[in-house]
Amino acid sequence: MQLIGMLDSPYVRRTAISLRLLGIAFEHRPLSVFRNFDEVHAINPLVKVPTLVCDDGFVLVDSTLIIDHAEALANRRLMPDAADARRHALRLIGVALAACEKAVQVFYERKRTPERQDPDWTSRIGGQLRDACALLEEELRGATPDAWLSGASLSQADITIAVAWGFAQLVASDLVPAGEYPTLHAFAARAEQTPEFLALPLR
Ligand SMILES: N[C@@H](CCC(=O)N[C@@H](CS)C(=O)NCC(=O)O)C(=O)O
Repeated sequence: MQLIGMLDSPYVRRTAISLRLLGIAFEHRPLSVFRNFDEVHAINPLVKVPTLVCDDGFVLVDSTLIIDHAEALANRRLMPDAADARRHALRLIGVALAACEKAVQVFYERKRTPERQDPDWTSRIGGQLRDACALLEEELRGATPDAWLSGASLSQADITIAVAWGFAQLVASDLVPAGEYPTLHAFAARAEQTPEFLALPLR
């Protein structure tokens, strides 16, 4: 199967790291939705990444849905089983995905010329990004130090939080300075040292 999209997309990166952790072999095609628009369009007319092209040509979109399919293939989930622990993981993933979304919006807004940027919108999405990171910082302060969130191995919450932080630092470190989120920063730095993250670097 082929995974389409560049690792500077947090959605592509969380998918790639998840596939690797699940032991699912894939060919990574780092196509850009901007520079390689026509090529991505030919694969997926939605021009969204990640796109997964299965071996039989079947095409899937959306990181969460691709990961769901990968977990079914691997017969293993990167989520805790118990309902309470799973609910907590779902909350953390939801907050981290909101951080990804707001950081992506900041990135897109900053691609506009200054006169075409909307200050109210920029202020709103910047505030939402900061609030999402503050929620993650608070959650991680209550977590067991030096462990992962669901035990000994990386779970989907760990992956998505660390990927979100890495991307936010890449595109909006002025809005979310590392010094203001020390626990989140240290947590993500630890995740970035794992073999799966090192094999699939942000850039
Ligand atoms: N909810 C989607 C979001 C994917 C997404 O928005 N990806 C961006 C790249 S970071 C993209 O495809 N942008 C091109 C566009 O929206 O036209 C997921 O989890 O995969």
